[in-house]
Amino acid sequence: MCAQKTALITGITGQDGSYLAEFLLSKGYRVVGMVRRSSTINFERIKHIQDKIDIVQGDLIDLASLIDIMKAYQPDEVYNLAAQSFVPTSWRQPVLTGEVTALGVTRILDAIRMVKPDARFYQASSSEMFGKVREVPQNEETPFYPRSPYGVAKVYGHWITVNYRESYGLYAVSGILFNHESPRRGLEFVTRKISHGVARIKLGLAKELRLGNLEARRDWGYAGDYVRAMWMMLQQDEPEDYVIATGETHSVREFAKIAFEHVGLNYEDYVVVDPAYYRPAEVDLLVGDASKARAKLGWEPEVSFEGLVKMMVDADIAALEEAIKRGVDFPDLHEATAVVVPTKKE
Ligand code: NDP
Ligand code: GDR
Repeated sequence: MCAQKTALITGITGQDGSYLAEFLLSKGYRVVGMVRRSSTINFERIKHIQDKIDIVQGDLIDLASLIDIMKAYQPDEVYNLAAQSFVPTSWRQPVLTGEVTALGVTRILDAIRMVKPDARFYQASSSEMFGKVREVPQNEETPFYPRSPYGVAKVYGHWITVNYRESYGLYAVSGILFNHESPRRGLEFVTRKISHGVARIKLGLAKELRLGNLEARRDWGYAGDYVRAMWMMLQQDEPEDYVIATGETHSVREFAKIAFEHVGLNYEDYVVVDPAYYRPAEVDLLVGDASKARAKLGWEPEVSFEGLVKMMVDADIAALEEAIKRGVDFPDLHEATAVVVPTKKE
């Protein structure tokens, strides 16, 4: 019988962390989840598996905390999913975004290098690194041109991962993942903002949905499919970087149209374009070419675009109905998503 493997996940309280933890538990791993200290406990996405995982306190800003965790748990695999991950916030807090999303990667790589250099490392890189698109579709060879402080920070995280692999021989890989969504997506991201907004309108709790750039196009997949790819990348003989994407691109407008149609409504009657949600610099078109992952990892996405939209709307309607039954309400959508970013003129 093989010895049980230990995986450390940073960002376990986030969307991907919760799906990855479920996946690794199903594979028989001991899962250690790093959480940062906050004044209010924030385990909503992992409460159903909390008794099966080890929760440990640490922060990507604090190297000593990472070294202590590496010493205490000696993980075989480390998945670095923690980040300041919301693009608009990265204009409001560019230095914090750099500290966490960029330098945080060096800190965790250093902790691995110093304490457990044979641990395998996964870095959550992003299609936002491609930014201003010069090639369609984008693959592992496409040059980067980030369009936000977040994208810039992720480019640093990507290259420091490659550099530590080449400098110290670490098994370190960078997964360049395109947008992936789910009912556990944060409310501020556009897909969940739409699915939650549709549910509120359908149940009579709201009259409109305010959005920004409806023409922005993304390659949207399902988070459950994408965490599988993270694990697959760490099971290969050689550490390599991979693009993970569906290869389809859709606009925000299309997402909204399908979501409203799913509940028998016309999006044009409810969506209001609000320039407050425009970005100082936009990523207009992302579509990924995951042929390397398909060929080498045997990875395939299982959930279609339409399936994803409907899954998210159905989940939000069910959650809101349950909340209404219990007499509680979700936070007001506009409060949850009102991150106003400076415009070029400001
Ligand atoms: P979320 O925003 O849902 O989760 C981010 C996680 O990082 C949370 O658990 C958060 O903790 C944690 N975190 C933030 N700052 C720190 C810190 N200083 N120290 C420790 N933990 C911290 O992101 P997703 O799950 O959507 O994404 C996971 C990763 O993948 C991120 O790195 C993201 O940038 C990247 N990515 C995501 C894509 C997507 O489409 N979802 C696509 C490509 C890349 P808390 O709960 O306390 O806030
Ligand atoms: P993104 O996701 O920036 O791609 O980053 P987000 O859902 O925030 O935006 C996608 C596109 O939708 C447009 N948009 C709006 N966006 C938001 N949030 N709110 C709106 O009201 C709105 N209206 C239109 C945006 O302009 C944008 O073009 C996500 C994050 O998960 C990153 O961490 C990750 O790296 C990338 O995906 C891949």
